[in-house]
Amino acid sequence: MTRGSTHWRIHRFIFSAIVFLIFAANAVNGEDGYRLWLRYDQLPSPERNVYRSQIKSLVVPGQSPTLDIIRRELSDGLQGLLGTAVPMSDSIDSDGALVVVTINSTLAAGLKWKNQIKASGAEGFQIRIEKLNRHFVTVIASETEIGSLHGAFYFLRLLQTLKPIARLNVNEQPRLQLRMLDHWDNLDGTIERGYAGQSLWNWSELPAINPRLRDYARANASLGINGAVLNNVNADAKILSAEYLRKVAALADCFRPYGIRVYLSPRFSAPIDLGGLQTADPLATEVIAWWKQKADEIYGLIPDFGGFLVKANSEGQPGPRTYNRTHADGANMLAAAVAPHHGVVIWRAFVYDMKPDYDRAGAAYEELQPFDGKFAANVLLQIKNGPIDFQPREPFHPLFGAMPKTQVIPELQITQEYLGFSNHLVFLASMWREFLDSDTYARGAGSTVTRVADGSLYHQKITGLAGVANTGTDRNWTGHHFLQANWYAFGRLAWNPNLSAQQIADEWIAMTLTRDRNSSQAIARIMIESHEEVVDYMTPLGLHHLFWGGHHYGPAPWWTREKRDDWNPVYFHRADKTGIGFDRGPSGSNTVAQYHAPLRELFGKLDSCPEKFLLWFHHVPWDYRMRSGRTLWDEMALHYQRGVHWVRATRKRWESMKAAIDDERHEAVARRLAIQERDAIAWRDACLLYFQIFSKRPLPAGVEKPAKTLEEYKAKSLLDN
Ligand code: GCV
Repeated sequence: MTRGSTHWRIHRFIFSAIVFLIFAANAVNGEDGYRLWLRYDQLPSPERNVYRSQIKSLVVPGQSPTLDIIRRELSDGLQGLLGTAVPMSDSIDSDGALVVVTINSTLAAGLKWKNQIKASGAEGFQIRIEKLNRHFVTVIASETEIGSLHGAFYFLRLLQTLKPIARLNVNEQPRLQLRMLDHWDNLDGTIERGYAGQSLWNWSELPAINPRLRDYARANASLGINGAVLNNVNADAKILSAEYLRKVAALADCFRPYGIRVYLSPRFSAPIDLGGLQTADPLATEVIAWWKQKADEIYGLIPDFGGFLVKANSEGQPGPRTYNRTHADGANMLAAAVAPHHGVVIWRAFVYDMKPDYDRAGAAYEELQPFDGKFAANVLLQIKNGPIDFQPREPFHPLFGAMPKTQVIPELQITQEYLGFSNHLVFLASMWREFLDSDTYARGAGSTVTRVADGSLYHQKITGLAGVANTGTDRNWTGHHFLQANWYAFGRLAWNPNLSAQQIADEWIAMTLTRDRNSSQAIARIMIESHEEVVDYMTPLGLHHLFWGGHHYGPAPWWTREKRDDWNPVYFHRADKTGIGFDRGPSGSNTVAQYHAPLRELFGKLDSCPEKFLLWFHHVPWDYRMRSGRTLWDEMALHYQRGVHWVRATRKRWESMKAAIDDERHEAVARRLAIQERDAIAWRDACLLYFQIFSKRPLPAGVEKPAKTLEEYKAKSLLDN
């Protein structure tokens, strides 16, 4: 058959068609979001060719589960990205080798920068171009194999984001020590506030390991996340039973080679529930002995068990206060049980006992600040970013900067309990940036939350960042494709809390969605704008907790049905004919005094309070003149409208990017954006129609007529539509 013959052309056509079909099928299957940011599809040709000339072989000496993972990751990653297999070698015998070594390996013997490698710490790494065995090679070096694993993922990220690698001189180490996902997973497979399917831990199947668990660990390791609290803080005592601990041990074994430790949330009453004791009083000898024995049992099965995360005396959970003991008594008793095994106790500051005329925003500070300096050396106090509860926007929690002798760890919520579940596109890095950059003024200007958290302000020994996970069994892990970016952002910020939202968005887009330049820029803009705009259509100008009772999806500012006042929106917005907002200044609850000067004055005075927090700190007359010159009522209405406009414009922008994104993910995102628009309209209408009862003012020009009546919005929650 000659090249020009008809037969040859037919064969070539059939061959091309088969190749096309195989690729098309893969593309469709492969773009269901399962691969997260670890997609290793072929890079564009100019960069691919440059990288090919720079990476010619792979040298990862040694035998261990972690080294196997590094070898597999680099070899699969490079093959995918470069479109050609990179041969594995035992020795350096040519230029262009990518060499992964730990400090004590034979190959590292010739390295002159061992001290620097050591300085990168147990989880950090260095990457340099180096002459080894007479050849120029790229070396990823670290003190431990886990450091090397982090280095390997870092290196692959450089390629995925098309960064130059010719002159690498990288020194990376995590700024925070405990980088943890808190899973609010129940033992029946459901997830409290989870919107992406069921729990990833299938308790009836465990200790058998489902392969997806390795993919979960791998995704976390790629970001440097090193801890997972497996069960809900509203804990079931059964998690500490021998039967469940065996299953927990299997998960710990699975996660260990990825550098991830497991933690558990114990129920404080477990000595009664499981141990048959009469009391769980933390000062009772039999209780102390029970926890000690339980800790020994856990560490017998899981030698590197991380420790306990405890929700006590909060929202109905048992705790030391049940026995007239303090939070410090409870935390320190558990801390003593795990201390011989180097475990930690993470005690949650989410406590808010209702008292007459009290302000929930000030409750945790009042209850816990007096115990500063009273917690054991292996206790951390885990504090939510804001003083209420993961609202779309809150000022930072006043306990940050108020506990100089206590180790604190911020708690963020990745899952979107108050941010439209997995239906609304919100990039949380911007919100977390605002929080981390907040200046507490605890030691004068520059005392940011980041500096409290990273230990540089108070020389805290153990540091960390916790995030309530948004993962589940949905094929794409997080329900909405874009919300993978929040898992990614959490991990990146836990590693380096100084990264900008823009950098995180750019990385994630290039690794996950598209490298088309115009679309990438447009998507990054959408992501960066999203948080402010969701605040606009949900809770502008410092409003908070306007959510439908119970499930917290959609607006219900009229809500009074919850049994506690401080679970009802009317408690928070306080709208009446004189105005709207919660007076937390000197004429009100004065919890503004929990902040350091000059913040307490800045927030406490109406004319200096940042408008984004206005109604958080003040009850403001409807005709109050805002900085724009408009009245408060008009300004509020226009914020709601702006949020709706943004979602509409975002839908259009997304439509215009069809060619740059695969159909499967494009359509899935488009469907959720349609829901987001419906919800934004409902938020605008329901809130404005309800507040209008008090303001008695017309909607200003530019705000659309409501789509439905207030009665219609009250009749049905958005979840039931
Ligand atoms: C796990 C909020 C949520 C609860 C959650 C609680 C907490 O109140 O609505 O579901 O419980 O916070 O953080 O403990």
